[in-house]
Amino acid sequence: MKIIVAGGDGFCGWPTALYLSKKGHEVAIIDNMVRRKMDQELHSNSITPIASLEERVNKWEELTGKRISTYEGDLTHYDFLSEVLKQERPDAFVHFAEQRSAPYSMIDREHAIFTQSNNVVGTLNVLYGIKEFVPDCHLIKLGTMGEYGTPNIPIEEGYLEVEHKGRKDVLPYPKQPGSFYHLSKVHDSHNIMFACKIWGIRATDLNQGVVYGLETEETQMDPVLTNRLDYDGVFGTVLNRFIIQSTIGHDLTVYGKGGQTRGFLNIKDTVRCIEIAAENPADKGEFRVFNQFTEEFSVGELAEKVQKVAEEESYPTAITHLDNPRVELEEHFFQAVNTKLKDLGLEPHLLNDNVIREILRTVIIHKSRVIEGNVLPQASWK
Ligand code: NAD
Ligand code: USQ
Repeated sequence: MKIIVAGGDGFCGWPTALYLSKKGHEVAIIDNMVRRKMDQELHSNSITPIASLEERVNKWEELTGKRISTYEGDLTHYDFLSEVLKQERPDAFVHFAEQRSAPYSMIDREHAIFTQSNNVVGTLNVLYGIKEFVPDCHLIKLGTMGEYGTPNIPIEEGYLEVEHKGRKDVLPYPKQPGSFYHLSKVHDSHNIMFACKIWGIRATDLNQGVVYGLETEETQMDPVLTNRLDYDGVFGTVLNRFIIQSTIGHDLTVYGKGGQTRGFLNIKDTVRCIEIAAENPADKGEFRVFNQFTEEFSVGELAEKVQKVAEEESYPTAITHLDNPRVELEEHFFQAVNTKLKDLGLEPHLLNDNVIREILRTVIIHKSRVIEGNVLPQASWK
């Protein structure tokens, strides 16, 4: 298949582009490099040194003979997007290209507005572009489990059967997102669902949980192909942050009570889930929702798991409970359905001590790159 990976220079997009290319698909990356610019804005960095996109794709071609085309540009610029779609005529459009940090979206008004306009306008352009130039193209859009929030009932995959005043319907599952970023994903989901209904677009919304790890088989082939790995209080996600904190002698930063429970998955499963979605496209006009995570953990549980492995690796670490910079439930019910991807063939890489150990050992190699002043959370919800 011809597959566009938008956001293909990022944490999830880069390994996905490599994986799909290895599997024989013809891959083109779109990225405007805004994530690299955010590192400059925040005076932060990926703990792993990352090569430029050009160096990355050249190395991939040198090692495998497979060429990944690249288009540097912004999805919010419709003329640019139109040209790419006309040139590539993709069968599938994998859309990772959004501002993805909840804390970044909560820094101030400007960051909230950037997040929502970047994400919502970019996705609207993709929908119009598909309608205008490639109406059969399957949109594979990265949503998030955080669209649902933490309701006191089980979370279904996208839809909920409701009985109200004697009548029944299947309705979109209620959304209670917890940041302006997570809200941008809800707005996207509504826009995509509407576009499927009125224009017959085929779309899969992947409500992904928190991704951990950094390497896949492909990114490990050469240091130039290494993936980025975020640790700072703005872009670092919880499990990766805990592992990195343990290697630099920093306490593990559990926010509040630590009973916050989320869905998690290994980056190795992210790339496979995208392949599964691409190879099993939604029908014309169908707005399909998959919950893309493999296991549920509380933040407190994760801290204990990391503490144990770090100690075994001679990095004794304490767990500290910080005042929670977010507004979120710290003890709650959480039970989410995640059967659709497994039914289509996903065989999860589950979290165990050896997985944590492998990430930790990679991190140790680069730990001198950590800028310690960036480790504590900086953005407050209040
Ligand atoms: P990332 O920031 O590492 O990558 C996103 C990429 O998109 C970056 O390279 C950035 O430069 C690019 N981009 C952003 N806006 C763009 C625009 N307007 N035009 C062109 N390129 C643009 O993020 P990630 O961790 O790889 O996440 C990818 C997607 O997956 C996001 O949509 C995110 O919301 C979703 N997601 C991520 C996680 C996670 O734990 N990382 C979990 C659930 C969902
Ligand atoms: N947390 C801590 N300590 C930390 C960092 C986080 O206790 O040092 C807690 C947070 O308070 C939160 C939970 O861990 O309760 C998850 O936080 P996170 O930063 O790992 O993840 P989140 O902000 O939800 O965002 C990440 C990605 C985002 C994606 C989302 C999936 O950045 O792109 O959409 O995970 S989900 O959480 O399922 O919505």
